[in-house]
Amino acid sequence: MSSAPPPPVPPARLHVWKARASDARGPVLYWMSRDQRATDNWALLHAQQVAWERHAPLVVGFCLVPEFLGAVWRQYAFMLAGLAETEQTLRRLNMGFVLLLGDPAHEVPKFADRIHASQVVTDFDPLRIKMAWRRSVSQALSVPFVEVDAHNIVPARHASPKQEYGAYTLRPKLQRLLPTFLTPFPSPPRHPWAWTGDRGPVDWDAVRSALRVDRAVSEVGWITPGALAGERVLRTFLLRKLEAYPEASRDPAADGLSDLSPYLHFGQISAQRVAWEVRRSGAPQAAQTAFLEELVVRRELSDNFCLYNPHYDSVQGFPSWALRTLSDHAGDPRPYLYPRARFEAADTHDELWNAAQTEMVQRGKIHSFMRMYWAKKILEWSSCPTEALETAIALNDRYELDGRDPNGYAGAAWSVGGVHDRAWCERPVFGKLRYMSYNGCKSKFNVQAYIRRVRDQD
Ligand code: FAD
Ligand code: FO1
Repeated sequence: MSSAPPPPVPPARLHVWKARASDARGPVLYWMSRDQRATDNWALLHAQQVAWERHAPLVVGFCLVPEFLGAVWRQYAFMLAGLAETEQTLRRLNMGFVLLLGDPAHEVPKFADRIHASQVVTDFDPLRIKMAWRRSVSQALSVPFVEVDAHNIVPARHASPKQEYGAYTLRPKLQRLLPTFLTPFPSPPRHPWAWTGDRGPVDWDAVRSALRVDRAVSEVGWITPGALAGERVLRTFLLRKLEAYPEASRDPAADGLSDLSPYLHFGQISAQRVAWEVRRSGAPQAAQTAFLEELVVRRELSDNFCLYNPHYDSVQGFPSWALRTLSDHAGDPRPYLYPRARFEAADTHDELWNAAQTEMVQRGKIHSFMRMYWAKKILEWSSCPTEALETAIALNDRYELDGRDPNGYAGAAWSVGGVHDRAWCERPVFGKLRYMSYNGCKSKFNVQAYIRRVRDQD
């Protein structure tokens, strides 16, 4: 058993919400939220290091919030299964685990007080609701409260102090900082001091049946939740898919994507672990570069967008050139106009778009290329960009396993509002926004093969 504490976490990952000199001896509480894993987790490693200094127990608390941003049973089933596995791993490390229920702004400070926590640590998340939770918790606590960016390889607050225009402005900043932050992870050692307040394992079956949530959207069967399954999916991707990724990932009819987004969204796997293993895979440089462009640049660009743009989920978050051109074409006749119910029922005149919507409803994950086409057609067939963005986000977050994620808000804003994109030649409805068409798709991949693939997955 290693009797040494984990090494200090790079200070650039830490963001202090409350610095309070505290000689309290109580346990350290890691309020886990975005990064729901026991390994490769900088927030957990920091909490353990602080607890070790104080010879104090380490307690991990997850606050379960019913109907979080409209989440339905499909996402909760995936998340709860992952949390149950994480609880077991934490207990094997002699760390406490507690499931709180309700509004974190109340439940976290209440629990911290109850266990006389000497410090509270949490993980980073740029979403508005998470910022509000952390602000409220910080005001209510009387002990130090620190946030750790365990999700990004280059911590978002450190990568850039402002909203970036696009991948081309953030990429050089990330590339300069990657050698510092793309490192291997220390394994969390077994914690020497047990928490005496532990009430034993969570009754996850009781949690599942008691959870107040919309169960109309069922779980999906093609993917297994949890850190161990995420690790297996990563291995399969490295061995069988990474080499062909540059071409295969752009063909919706092929199985060329990593399928890691649900694990990354729920923090069941670390993007840093994925990038580290990609770098060590020996795959051709072009394949590594193509995949890391998405995993590192595009994903961290989304966190940057949500961190610095308070309107990340509304048209006010669009760049001014896009707002102007969309307004110039507000009066253009729409070739088709569909209410949300028709979109949701995959009931449009376009068989390709209907297949993408069907893939989302049934599989809980539209292919990357098709998500762009899917959202851009919602813009074309809605009465205005505001309605289009609302429809895209609502459907995305109801059916996608990886929904309610900065990647989704940035993806919808890119498709509908030109965020992180540039102006193109002007046309009806889209103005200078990038256009995508059925014929354009036909020239890029076998549309019928994709439609068949979606139908056959039924
Ligand atoms: P891979 O190609 O294997 O990529 C690996 C990882 O890289 C992804 O898991 C993701 O973390 C990152 N990545 C890949 N493409 C992008 C991208 N365009 N932007 C940001 N990160 C990216 N992603 C979500 O995680 N949740 C969403 O709700 C979501 N909604 C989207 C909505 C629209 C309209 C668009 C255009 C994109 C959306 N994306 C979303 C981004 C992207 O489509 C998905 O991350 C990707 O399809 C996930 O599948 P994968 O992990 O198999 O992809
Ligand atoms: N985070 C929490 O701290 N508590 C929850 O109960 C919770 C539920 C939840 C359901 C669906 C979903 O997609 C995300 C959920 N999250 C929850 C947030 C999640 O951990 C991520 O932090 C963000 O959604 C991505 O930034």
